[in-house]
Amino acid sequence: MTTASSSATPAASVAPLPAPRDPKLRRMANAIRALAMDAVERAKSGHPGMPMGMADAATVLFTQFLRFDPRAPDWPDRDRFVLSAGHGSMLLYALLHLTGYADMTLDELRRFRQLGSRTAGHPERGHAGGIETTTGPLGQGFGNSVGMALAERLLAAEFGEEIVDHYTYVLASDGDLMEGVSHEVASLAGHLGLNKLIVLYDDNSVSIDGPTELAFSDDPLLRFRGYGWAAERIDGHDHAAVAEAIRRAQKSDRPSLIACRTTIAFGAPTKAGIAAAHGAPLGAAEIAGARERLSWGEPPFVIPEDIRAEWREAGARGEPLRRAWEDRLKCVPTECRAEFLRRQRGELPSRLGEAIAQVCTEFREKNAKVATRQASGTVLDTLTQVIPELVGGSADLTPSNNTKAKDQKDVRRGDYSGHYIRYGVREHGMAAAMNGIAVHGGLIPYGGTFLTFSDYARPSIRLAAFMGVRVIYVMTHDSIGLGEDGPTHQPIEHLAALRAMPGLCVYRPADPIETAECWALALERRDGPSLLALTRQSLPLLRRESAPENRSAQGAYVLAEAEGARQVTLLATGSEVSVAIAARDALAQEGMRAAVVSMPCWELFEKAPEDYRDAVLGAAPRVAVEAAVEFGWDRWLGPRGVFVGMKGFGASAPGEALFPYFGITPEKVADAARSLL
Ligand SMILES: Cc1ncc(C[n+]2csc(CCOP(=O)(O)OP(=O)(O)O)c2C)c(N)n1
Repeated sequence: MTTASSSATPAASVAPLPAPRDPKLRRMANAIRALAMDAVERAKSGHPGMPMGMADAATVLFTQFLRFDPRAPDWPDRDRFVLSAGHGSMLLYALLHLTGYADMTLDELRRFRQLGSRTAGHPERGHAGGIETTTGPLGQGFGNSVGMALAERLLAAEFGEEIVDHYTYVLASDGDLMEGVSHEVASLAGHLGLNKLIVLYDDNSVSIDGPTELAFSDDPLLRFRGYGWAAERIDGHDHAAVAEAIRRAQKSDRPSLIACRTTIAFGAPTKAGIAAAHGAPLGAAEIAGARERLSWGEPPFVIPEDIRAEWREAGARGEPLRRAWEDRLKCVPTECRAEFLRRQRGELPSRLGEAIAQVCTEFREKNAKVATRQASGTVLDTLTQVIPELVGGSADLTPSNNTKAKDQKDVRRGDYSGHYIRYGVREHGMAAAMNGIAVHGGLIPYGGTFLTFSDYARPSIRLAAFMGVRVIYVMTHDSIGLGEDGPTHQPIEHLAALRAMPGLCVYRPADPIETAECWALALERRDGPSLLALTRQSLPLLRRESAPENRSAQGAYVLAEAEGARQVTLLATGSEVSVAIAARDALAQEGMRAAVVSMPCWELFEKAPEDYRDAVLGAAPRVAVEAAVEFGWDRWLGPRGVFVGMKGFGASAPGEALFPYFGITPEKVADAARSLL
């Protein structure tokens, strides 16, 4: 026995733990418990309860089922493990450490939650091998897992089960199951029959406020069965029961929920089973008592050699599996193998530039006067032919979003050869699943809804931005220009809110050519999400000249220079660029010299060289026009600038009536320009 248990403890008054059926597995699980207690104690913050409660089930999963190789964390056909209950991050960090991931040293565990460590408060993708996705906002990991399981099926249909054949395991908590997004994706997973998705639900009946019965009286088993899942409840501390349930789940023809009845902070003498153990250090006395009850004699952060060896052995199980997979990959025909590997690297096919140029030529030849959503649909018809990794979808607005390309086939339960997902009316679930598809690798997801409903998807968009993953949102009906559906559907503050999000590129193209350019930029951007804000209404073709370069690439450019020295610069995005052009023409009639700057992407413009930005914006006073709120425009307007746009919510009327009603017209822009001179 050690120092740790020498202080007075309340353990004596607490009943001893029942003897485990498998003492070795219990000791392996206790290693997780000890590391979680100790790291949280040292950091003076964190969540010991969940890791201690789920340590047994996680031990079974990692030692008997999960196919992974710590020496090749990115092996494409590894099983995925998602810790959706990200607050229990120490469970994952302990598992990665014990199974031998090089990134996850004991030192990192000691630096839990400290600046610059790999062991952030909640798991962050990219911090260490084995962290598949960033979790913490409850429900998101669950949402990602459905995307991952779907990606696995899509790639298996395309490349064959010889090289794509893995499970997606999730650890979810009561909070995950309460969050709306998990309802959405669970329903989708059931509908699509994603039978290789296996969720271990930490059914501990405790959340932060206290017992879950304070707020939660669902029967999750019934609920999930209703979604088309297999669902059962087991004792999450009984290793054999966990193993049998996972085995059944692996054979199921539907996704599986295994509710593991557990005791939060299992082993703690007074805090086990209660909310006090959820999110605070247990304290020295409680930890000493837990060590005694768990018969864990080691000092903090010390793992006995025999247990460490058992864990390392579990970590080594995957290497031969990975090597066998590599051998199978070698047998795949050369072209198919090269394509698989290109996709895994996230490289685009070389034909993208050519395809975009071709679409632009067609737009010019036809003098296409179409809505940018329609232009986007035309672009997609071409892109899906040259970029087979594109996986599209819409939250039940396919005909409005123009997201389904001509050659795209629906993804269906049992037939995963299509590349178009009917997400249903589940914007949040769609965005969460798209993140999962992106982090899985091998596919590029895009998905559509109305811009105003970006709010419904925002938590997942934020995580895409935070993780820096390539997902593309096709958000149409981007202003009052959508008209008759009225103010509930007219986005007003959304552009500002989305532009405020670090790492998200918001594109608002002004015509079909810019739409094609913005699609190219979104696809070429490998390290972050892009959002295309597109019109419902038709717009004139503004870019009639053919130019080899992508003019949207710097984020903003002078679309029409003033004839002579500039007296005013008109800044605009999307549908209001043509308003600015008309204002310029009106001003020109009066001998006033105005330039028009189209600004399809603020984020790219911010990154453009300063002298380029200065040249584009010019020294003359500025007027900005956008059918949205002013918030954020001050950075481009300068001290004397005037904004023409929305001040409140829209109204229900035809779009053509709304622009004059709200004063977003060439005349008003020209008036604003005159007021500056
Ligand atoms: C979207 C979201 N809302 C709130 C929180 C804060 N939070 C963290 S854990 C938790 C609930 C804890 O209950 P449970 O999920 O059962 O976890 P356990 O107590 O069993 O560890 C909450 C509300 C969060 N992380 N994410």
